[in-house]
Amino acid sequence: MTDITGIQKKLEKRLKPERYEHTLGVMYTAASLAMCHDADISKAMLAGLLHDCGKYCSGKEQIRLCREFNITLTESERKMPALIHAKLGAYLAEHEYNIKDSDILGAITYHTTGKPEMSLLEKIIYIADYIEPGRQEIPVLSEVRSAAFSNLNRAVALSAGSTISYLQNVGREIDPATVRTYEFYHTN
Ligand code: DGI
Ligand code: FE
Ligand code: FE
Repeated sequence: MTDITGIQKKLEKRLKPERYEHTLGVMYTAASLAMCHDADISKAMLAGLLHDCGKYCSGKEQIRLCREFNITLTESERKMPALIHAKLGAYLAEHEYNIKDSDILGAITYHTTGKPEMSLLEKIIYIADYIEPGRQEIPVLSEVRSAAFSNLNRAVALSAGSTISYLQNVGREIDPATVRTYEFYHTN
């Protein structure tokens, strides 16, 4: 039995207050989505709690830690450092928070870009991150919130589509995985 409260206390000390608040929002939203879609509630809470644990330090420090832990960064991750915390977070979840469940680790790894054919838990965390109550107003947020509880695949397509539009508007590069996520769920 994993000690959710113990991990929570550790994260409260490590994360900035806003990031910790967001983390709790994702944890409880993931629990609600697990109830709705008949997924494992404890796994959803753990994955939600740890999804941004890689964000406890600066981008520069995240890159340094990846080097230290021999985590190979892709070309995309080198160009888009905002993506690194997902992969680093999965590593820390496994080695510092002792999470061995591969579905939880996958949900942390893919929470930022998503991917085609995600597991139910991976989709729950991808969406919980987007719709948690503390999220500032983003386009299609209310639509994603209601789809999340009725048609999870549609919710994934809507949020991936909205992320792509946002990145295009601000002129940031788009990771191929983000595009593949949209294409897969848009038609499924
Ligand atoms: O960690 P959070 O802020 O809770 O949310 P997140 O992990 O979904 O996203 C972190 C950042 O990554 C956010 O500013 C959007 C950005 N992002 C997501 N997909 C892509 C991306 N940035 C680039 N450059 N390319 C992407 O495909
Ligand atoms: Fe994140
Ligand atoms: Fe997040």
